[in-house]
Amino acid sequence: MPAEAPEVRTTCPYCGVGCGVIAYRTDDGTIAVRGDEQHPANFGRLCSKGSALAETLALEDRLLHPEIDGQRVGWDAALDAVAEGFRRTIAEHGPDAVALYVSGQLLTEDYYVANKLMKGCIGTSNIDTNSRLCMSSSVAGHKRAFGTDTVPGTYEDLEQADLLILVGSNLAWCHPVLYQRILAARQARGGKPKLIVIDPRRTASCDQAEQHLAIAPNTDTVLFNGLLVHLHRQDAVDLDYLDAHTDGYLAALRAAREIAPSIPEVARRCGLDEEAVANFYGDFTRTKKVVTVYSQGVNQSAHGTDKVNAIINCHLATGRIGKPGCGPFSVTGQPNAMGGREVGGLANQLAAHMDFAPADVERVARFWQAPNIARGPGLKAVELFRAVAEGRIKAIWIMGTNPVVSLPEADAVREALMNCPLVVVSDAVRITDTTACADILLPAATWGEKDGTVTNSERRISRQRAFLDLPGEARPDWWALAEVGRRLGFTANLDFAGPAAVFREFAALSGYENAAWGGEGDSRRDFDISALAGVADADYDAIEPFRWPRPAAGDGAERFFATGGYYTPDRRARMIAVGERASVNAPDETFPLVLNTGRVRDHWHTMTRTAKTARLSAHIPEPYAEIHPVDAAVLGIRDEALVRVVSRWGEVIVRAKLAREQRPGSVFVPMHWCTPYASRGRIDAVVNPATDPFSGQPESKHTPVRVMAYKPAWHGFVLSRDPLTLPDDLDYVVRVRGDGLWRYEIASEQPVADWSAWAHELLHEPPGEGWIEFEDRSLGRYRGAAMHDGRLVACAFVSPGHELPPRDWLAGLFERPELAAPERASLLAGRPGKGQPDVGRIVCACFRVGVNTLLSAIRERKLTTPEAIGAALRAGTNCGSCVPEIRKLIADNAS
Ligand SMILES: Nc1nc2c(c(=O)[nH]1)N[C@H]1C(S)=C(S)[C@@H](COP(=O)(O)OP(=O)(O)OC[C@H]3O[C@@H](n4cnc5c(=O)[nH]c(N)nc54)[C@H](O)[C@@H]3O)O[C@H]1N2
Ligand SMILES: Nc1nc2c(c(=O)[nH]1)N[C@H]1C(S)=C(S)[C@@H](COP(=O)(O)OP(=O)(O)OC[C@H]3O[C@@H](n4cnc5c(=O)[nH]c(N)nc54)[C@H](O)[C@@H]3O)O[C@H]1N2
Ligand code: SF4
Ligand SMILES: [Mo]
Repeated sequence: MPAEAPEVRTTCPYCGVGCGVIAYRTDDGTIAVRGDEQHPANFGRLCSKGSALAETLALEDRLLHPEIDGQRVGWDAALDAVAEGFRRTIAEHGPDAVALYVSGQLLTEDYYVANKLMKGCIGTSNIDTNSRLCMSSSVAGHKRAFGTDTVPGTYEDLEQADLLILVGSNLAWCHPVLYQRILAARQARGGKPKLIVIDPRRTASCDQAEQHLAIAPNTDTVLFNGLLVHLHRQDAVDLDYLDAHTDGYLAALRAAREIAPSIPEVARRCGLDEEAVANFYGDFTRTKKVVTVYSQGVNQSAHGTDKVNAIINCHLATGRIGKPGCGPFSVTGQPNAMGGREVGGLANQLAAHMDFAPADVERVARFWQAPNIARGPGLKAVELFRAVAEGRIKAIWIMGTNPVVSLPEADAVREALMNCPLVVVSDAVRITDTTACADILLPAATWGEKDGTVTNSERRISRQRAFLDLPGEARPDWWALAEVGRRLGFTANLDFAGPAAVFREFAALSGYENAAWGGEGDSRRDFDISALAGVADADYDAIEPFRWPRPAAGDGAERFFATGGYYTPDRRARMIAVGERASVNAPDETFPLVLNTGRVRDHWHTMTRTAKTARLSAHIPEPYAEIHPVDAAVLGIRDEALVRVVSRWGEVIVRAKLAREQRPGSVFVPMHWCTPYASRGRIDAVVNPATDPFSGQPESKHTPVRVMAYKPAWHGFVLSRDPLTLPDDLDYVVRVRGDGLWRYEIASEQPVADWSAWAHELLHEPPGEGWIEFEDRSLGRYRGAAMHDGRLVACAFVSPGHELPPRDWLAGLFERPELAAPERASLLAGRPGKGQPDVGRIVCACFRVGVNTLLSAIRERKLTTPEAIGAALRAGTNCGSCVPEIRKLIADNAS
C-alpha cells in the first residue's frame, strides 16, 4: 500500500452487487478491509466473502513468473512465443483458427483491449467469455424484448417495490448485501416488499419469504406464461402501455394459452399446488410495484432465453418497467459481467453495444482504424471448445477463467486443451485444472494489484484501485494483450499508456456517432459514457461510482423504458411468443434424477481465492450432494456417506447431505470444488453440454443423473499443521484449510495391512515417544497422533464406515499449547471428554460460531430468536448471511 495513502477505496472482486471496499493498514502493519460507507451499492456493508478479502492476499500459491512448458522464462520470451504461435496459426489456417476465452472478472480496460485485439486487429470474433455461462440468456432476452442489452432498473427499485419475486436466484447467498438491503427495507417499510421465491430448492433466500414455490425444474416458462394469461383474464394489463410501446402482445398471449391455459394446468405442469399458483398470480395482479429478480435458475437452461422473455412479457403487459419499484431485474454474477457486455466481449457482439449489422461494423472499423475488422459473430463458449477438440481452433488464450472446472462436459474440455497445439493461460494462481493444460503461462496481476473499472448489476461503474505492489513479475492483463498485439504488428492500435488511456478510448467509442442522448450521428445506443472521453489521468483515478448512461451531449437517464423508447427500429418493445420447447435432457430409467448445480455462501467459483481462508472454508468444508431423504432411502444412501453422482458425461464422488429442502427427484451439487481441493468433486465433468438455441448458454442446472452409494474399503481423515503429500492410491481426497492446520478427508478402495506403519509414513513421523495410537482390529478402526513437546502436530483417524470423530473438536485441540492426559485419552477414544468443547461446524463465518455452540444456546439457554442469539453470541450480527441457518436451527431444535 502506498505509504502516502492511509487507505485506498476500491471495489469487491466477487459478486455483481459491486460493493465498495476500503483497504487500509492496521497498526501492526497488516492490510485489512472494511465496507465503504460512501459507496452507493453497499453503504458500508460487506458479506462474509467481502469481509475476508484481506485473508486472501497471501502469495504462496501465486503464479509469479511466465513459464513455457513448465520452465520459467522472461516476459519477452513468453510474449514472443505467444505472438509467434498466433502468427503461425493465422498464416497457416486463417484468423478463425485462434481464439481468446476471457472472463467477467477482467476489468473493463483488460476486456476492451482483448476485444479490440481480436475483433479489430486479428480479424476474428472467436473471443468469448465465461459470461456465456452466466448472463448470455439475459442478454439474448433483453435484446429480443428491448432491442438492447439493458437492465432497466436500479437497486433502489428492489427496496421500493411492494412485491419482490426471486426466480432462480439465491440472493441471500449469492448477492448477500443486496439481500440485506431488502431485509432492511422490509424492516423500515412494515414488511414491504413482500417476498416470493421461485426455486426447486428451499434455499436460504426463502427464510424470510412469504411464499416459496418449489417449482419443478425448468418449468418457469409455463408459470410465467400462465401469469400472462391470468393478467389478461383479470383485465390487469396496461392497455395504454401495450398500445403505445409494445408489439406482439396477442401472439405472446396465444402461445401462453397453449401451454398454460389455466391455473390447474400450470400447477400440474409446474408440480405446484393450485392454491400456491393462484396466490402468486393474485399478488402479482394486485400489486403495482413489482420487481422480478432473476438469475441462474433462469439463465442456465436450454430454454433460458425463453424463460427471460416469459418474465419480461409480464412486466411489459402491465407497464411495470422503468418506474420506481418496478421492473424485470437480471442480477449479474461476476464483478464485471456487465462491463464485459458493454465492451462487447461476447462472440456475438462487436463493441460498445454494437453488433454485426453492416453499419455497426463500418462504424467500429472507422473508429478503431481497424486493420482487420471481424464482420460476423464467432463461436460461443461451448462451440468454441468443441472447435478446439475438433482441431479447427489450434491456438487458444484463456484469461481470468478456469474452463476445465466451469464448462459443462469438463472432461472433454480438458481433453480438448491437452490436444490443442497452443494453449496460453493468463492466471494469478499457479496450479489450477486449466493451468495444468497450458503450454505457456502468463502471471496476471489480480485484485488489489491492478487498476481499472467494473460495472455492477445496476449499471454502476466503479473503480478498482491497486493498493499492493505487483508481486514477482505479475502484470495486468491489458498490458500482456497489448504486448502480444504489438508483436503481431498492431502497435498503433494498441498503444495505450495505461488503463486511463484505454478507458478514454472506450468512452469515446460509446459516444461515437451516437444520437441516443442528443449527440450527432446515425446510430442510437443507450450505452454512452462519452462524458468521460477526455478524463485526465488524475480524474480517472478519482472517478466516483456512477451509473451509465453518462453522455457528453445530454443528461442520460436513471431508469429505462417507463415511457417506451426501446432500441428497436420502431422504438417499441417486443413481446415474445414463448411456446413449448421439448426438454433436451429428460431423466429416464438409467438416469432418473435431475442434477441441479450452483453456489454455496462462502466459496467463490473455482475456489482460487476463497479456499485460501480458513474462515470461508469452515462453513461448508467438503463437496456434497444434497438429496431428499425419500430419494436417499430408496437408494440406500445415508447422511454423510460418500456417493457417486454419475451422468452420461462423467462422475464425481461427494458426501451425501440429506435435506428436506431439496425437491424430491432433484439432487444439488455445488459448482466450486476442483482438483486442487477435491480429487473427485469437479461437478462440471457430470454436467451436460446442451445449450440454449438463442444465447448458447449451457444448461448447468439440469442434467439427468444416477446417484449411488460409494463404498470404499475405508474412510479417514487427517489433520496436520504442515501440508502433506498424500499417497497416490487414494480414491477420494478433499483438502481443507483450517486455522493453522490442514484437514484431509480421504478414502480408498485398497485395504491397508499395517495402519500404524501407514500413519507414520503419511505424517512423516518416526515411531517414538511423541506418538500415541490406538487400534481396534476387529472393528477396523485406527487412531494415531503425533506430539512434539506435548503439543499436537498431526493426527489420523480411520474407519471402515464414514462415521468418524468430530473434526472441529480435534481441530480445537491443535490450539492448545499442550495436551493434558484426559485430552490424549479422549483423542484416542475418538470423542470429546467432559468439559472439552466441540463448537461443531462453523455457521457464522464472521465470528466463528459453530453449530454446537448455537444448539446449546437454543436448547439450554432457551434463546429462540436470531436476535437473542446475536446478543448472546454475536452470531449473525455482522454480515447477516447466516441468519437463515440460525433460524432453521431454532425451528428444528427449540422446544
Ligand atoms: N457465494 C457466492 N456468491 C456468488 C458466486 C459464488 O461463486 N459464490 N458467484 C457469482 C456469480 S458469477 C453468479 S452468476 C451468481 C449466481 O447467483 P444465483 O443464480 O443466485 O446462484 P445459483 O446457486 O447458481 O442458482 C440459483 C438458484 O437457481 C435454482 N434453480 C435451478 N433450476 C431452476 C429452475 O429450473 N427454475 C428456477 N426458478 N430455479 C432453478 C437453484 O436451485 C439455485 O438455488 O452468484 C454470484 N455470487
Ligand atoms: N455446473 C455449473 N457450472 C457453472 C456454473 C454453475 O452454476 N453450475 N456457473 C457458471 C458461471 S455463472 C460462471 S460466472 C462460471 C465461473 O467460472 P470460472 O470463471 O471458470 O471460475 P473462477 O474461479 O472465477 O475463475 C477465475 C480465474 O481467474 C483467475 N484470476 C483472478 N484474477 C485474475 C486476473 O486479474 N487476471 C487473470 N488473468 N486471472 C485472474 C483466478 O485465479 C481463477 O483461476 O462458472 C460457470 N459454471
Ligand atoms: S455482496 Fe458481493 S460485492 Fe458485496 S461484499 Fe459480498 S461478494 Fe463482495
Ligand atoms: Mo456467473
